[in-house]
Amino acid sequence: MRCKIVGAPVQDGAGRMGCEMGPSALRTAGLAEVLSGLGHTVEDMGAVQPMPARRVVHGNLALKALPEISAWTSAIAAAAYAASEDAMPIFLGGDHSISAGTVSGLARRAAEAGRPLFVLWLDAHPDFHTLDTTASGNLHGVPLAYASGQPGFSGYFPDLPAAVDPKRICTMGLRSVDPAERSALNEAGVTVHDMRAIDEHGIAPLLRAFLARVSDEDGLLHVSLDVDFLDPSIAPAVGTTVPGGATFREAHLVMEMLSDSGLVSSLDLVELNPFLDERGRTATLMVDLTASLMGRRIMDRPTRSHSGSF
Ligand code: 6HN
Ligand code: MN
Ligand code: MN
Ligand code: MN
Repeated sequence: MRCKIVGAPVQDGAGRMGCEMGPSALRTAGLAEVLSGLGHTVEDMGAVQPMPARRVVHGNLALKALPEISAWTSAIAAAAYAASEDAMPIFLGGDHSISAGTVSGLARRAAEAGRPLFVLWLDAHPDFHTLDTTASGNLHGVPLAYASGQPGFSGYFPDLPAAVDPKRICTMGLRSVDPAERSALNEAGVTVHDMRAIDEHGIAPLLRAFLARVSDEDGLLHVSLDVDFLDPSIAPAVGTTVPGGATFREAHLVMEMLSDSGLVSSLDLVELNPFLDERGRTATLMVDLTASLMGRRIMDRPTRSHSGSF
């Protein structure tokens, strides 16, 4: 596979500083070397340059850094569209606001290719606020709503050339959902597998059902991995820790199944705040999860499905 690493050192969408260092920490943890070691061709495109911010005024006075994030979204969308022409882009955040740009750029690419885009959102949060409903004002809480065409972004964020159909979005790992997000997710028809569903059914059957849908429609699949999808005990380097997250093996299993599916066409690694890390362990875990997604195996072939014979 041909991979393009795209740095998006954005931190203004999060409530605290530090995510700007995310791309450096992921590079330091050996991302490019691990990918080449798995036989992939890797091109590091460096960092996206933000466009100049223009003055934007909005009635929600809680909003933080709206002009800056809007400008980043334009630049990142253009980079995502360009990088996805002939390679699998891997976007290094930066806080999760970068996905307003990555997903919208990829949606434009998919629309031009005449293929449906699916999104797997691995996160403690749905990031499904609009500019009107966010109470914290932190714009890493809005990217999925923006990219799926929810109302209220027009005139403040870049116009969307193509939106992702909310019915083609699957969120996994949720355990912190604000009331406005809960009703918006339901109304839009987003598939939600919260932590309770994962506890009750196991993560594998839930993911398998979603992958079958992507495959049935010959879709492209974007995976957006927020560090806080993982339990904070194994991934402390994030500003928005919520207890009760995915375990080490649940997370690797998701990546291994994604790899076996052959369906993933792009990836975000977001919300890593290296200032909060312990000797690089979270950065290393994010790189190891990427390795599982890109073909690293415990044995030299995919483990056989339990429905077959051993
Ligand atoms: N993330 N729902 C909360 C808010 O402030 O709107 C948390 C958002 C977290 C965003 O984790 O990418
Ligand atoms: Mn997030
Ligand atoms: Mn989150
Ligand atoms: Mn919120």
